[in-house]
Amino acid sequence: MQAVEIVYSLLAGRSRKPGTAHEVYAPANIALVKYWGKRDEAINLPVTGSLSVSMADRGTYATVEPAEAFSLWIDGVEQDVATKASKRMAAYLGLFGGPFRLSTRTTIPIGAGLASSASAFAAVVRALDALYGWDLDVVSQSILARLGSGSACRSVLNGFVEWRLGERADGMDSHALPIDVRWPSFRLGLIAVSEAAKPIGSREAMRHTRETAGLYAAWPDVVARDLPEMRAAIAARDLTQLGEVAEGNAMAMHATMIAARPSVCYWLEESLTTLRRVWALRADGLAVYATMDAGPNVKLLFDVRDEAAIRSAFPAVQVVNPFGA
Ligand code: 2P0
Repeated sequence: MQAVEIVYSLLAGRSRKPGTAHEVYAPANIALVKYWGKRDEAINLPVTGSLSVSMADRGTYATVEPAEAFSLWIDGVEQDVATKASKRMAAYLGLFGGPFRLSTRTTIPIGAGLASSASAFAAVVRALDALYGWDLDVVSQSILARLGSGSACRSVLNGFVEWRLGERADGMDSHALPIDVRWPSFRLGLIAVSEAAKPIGSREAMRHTRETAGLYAAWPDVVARDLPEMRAAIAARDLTQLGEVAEGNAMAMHATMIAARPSVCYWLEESLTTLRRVWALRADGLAVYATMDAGPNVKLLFDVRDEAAIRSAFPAVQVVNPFGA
């Protein structure tokens, strides 16, 4: 199945005539059970389900307007359209007609090295929805966002979110659904280890891991065990269980890529130093857990009651309240 056919079928009967452009918003998200590997690269169908928490007010604002030619503006600065990231966005917008001028601004701290494509593609779907007045439901938004970037399908929702694996070849059942649990004392801590460009993008790293790491065969089993445990931890608001599963799942994902040939290791020395500090604090009785994505930065999981202790151990931490107003 081609992405353009999916767009066509989801937008059947909807307006093709642009109205007024509006700035819209989508949050970034951090996976607690990771998405790592695709069964269909053309339309970003995953090998496993995954589960995330959205970052409330940390994310991307986007406006899409019809234009003479594609242009991309980030935080008011026009971007080079020849870069890989620009071309990817231009190709994605091309699925919806165009050309368009896309303007985005992010509330993920600049230079924190934590920006993600997830909130950008989710915000673009909402900006197109606003421009054409489609009024798409969350499932349709999620499927369209997934075509831009897999993890973007989780950024159309707030709070805890599960990306259902689905089984259909056209991916119409592979999308995010909300988990109806509010956990107001749950906190994320963002620790920026490096702003340097990654040695390899997650898209290529996933493919390379799947193709060359013998350990990858174990990954679907890890997720099959972790997903129900994570759902139970969230339902019970059990930080110990959530933290143990999330941290173990992230370490298992990194183990698969470290075992690829040649190895993909996103960790820098400071990543490991940070992890060791987390483990030492935990040995001393502090309930703090770590997760990492396709990069060197570390994200902490903890309860607001321990915020002062976390801030004193990690002075540069950015604390996010996923259920904040
Ligand atoms: C995740 N990551 O679940 C995992 C954990 C990184 C590590 O989703 O190729 O940018 O656009 O579907 O979504 C990053 O990969 O990949 C990612 P594409 P994406 O958050």
